[in-house]
Amino acid sequence: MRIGITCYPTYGGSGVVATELGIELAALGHEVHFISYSQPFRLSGRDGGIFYHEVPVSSYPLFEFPPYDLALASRMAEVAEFNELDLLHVHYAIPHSVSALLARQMLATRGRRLPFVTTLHGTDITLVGLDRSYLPITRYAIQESDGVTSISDYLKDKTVEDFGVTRGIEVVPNFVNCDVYAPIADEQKRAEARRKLAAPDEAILMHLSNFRPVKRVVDVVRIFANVVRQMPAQLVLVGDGPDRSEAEWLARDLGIHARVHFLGKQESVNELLPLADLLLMPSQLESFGLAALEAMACKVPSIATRVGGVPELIDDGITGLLYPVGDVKAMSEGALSLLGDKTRLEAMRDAARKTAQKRFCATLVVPQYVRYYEAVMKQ
Ligand code: GMT
Repeated sequence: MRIGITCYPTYGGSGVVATELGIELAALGHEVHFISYSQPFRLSGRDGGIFYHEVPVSSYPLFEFPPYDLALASRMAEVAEFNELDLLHVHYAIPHSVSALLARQMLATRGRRLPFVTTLHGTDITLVGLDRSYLPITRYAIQESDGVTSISDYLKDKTVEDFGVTRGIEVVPNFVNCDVYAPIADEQKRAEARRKLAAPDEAILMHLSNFRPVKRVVDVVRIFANVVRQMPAQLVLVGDGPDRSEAEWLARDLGIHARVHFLGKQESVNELLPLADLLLMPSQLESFGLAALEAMACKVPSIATRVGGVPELIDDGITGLLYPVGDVKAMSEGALSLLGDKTRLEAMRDAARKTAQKRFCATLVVPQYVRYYEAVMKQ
């Protein structure tokens, strides 16, 4: 197939899923065309069979807000025609599904069919889509998509409830390449690599996000402060975003900043995650929680919140521990009890990796997308 993919190319979960999907599809022999305002950041390296088409957005004094969605629709139609695309797959409903709808209509007038699939990721429904200024058009574009997928049952139900969407929605969970995201099998090599971040007797706690308020990064620092009061440990934070500064100040105020490492945006999180003992994901909401899945594939269980689609990914007490949002005390105690019980931690580490392999491996999930594309194209 020749597939066009549109996503937010920056550091967000939906962009990561879209990019990884493109890479996996290309590896299966499909031709993949990314259409976006900049090259998706995880594309470098494994990208044979993948093409990138930038969307130019010209500014003009009259345009206080340059109309990216229109430029995107034009580019989608162009790329689809020039490269004879079979299908467009847009990640994140706003504004990508609206642009795809316009591109489909533009091409229809030229006698060309361009079906499109919209994948719902989370905040496009739970936050942005519920803003009155976006709700009607988002609902319309979802309803009019040729296919709609959602990354969890939770998000599917939420879309039906909050948007009154009546069309079918297929749940295709997020996935991870279990060869790229994998534990370091050789314990000695792992120990050596960990030494860059911590002393041999210290635990490593990790957090990975875009540091938006929904991630509650301040809770991460507070949990770590409670842990480090009881045992030697280091906290490694990967990513960047609006709440980073507040978290950095808090680490200073609590006097733990020497043990808190803000690495910023990192290309190869698959090399960092296997070094951790635990991932901290105390989010306000997660429709899935891709960071936790990537950690699980690297044999790292999460201390997380029981929200949204997280319980569909993490079995409480088996592949991680789940708590109410904001319950820093309970999350700290959970982390401490797990780090203090090596047998239980090891069992959880094994279970986390096995779950990633059995239920969320790219080799299982990507074919679900391919089958769905085929069904949509046949409609
Ligand atoms: O919340 C983010 O980190 C970004 C956001 C996005 O769309 O880029 O993430 C959403 O999509 C991810 C990939 O499908 C999911 O793993 C996240 O749970 C989801 N975020 C929320 O629902 C808050």
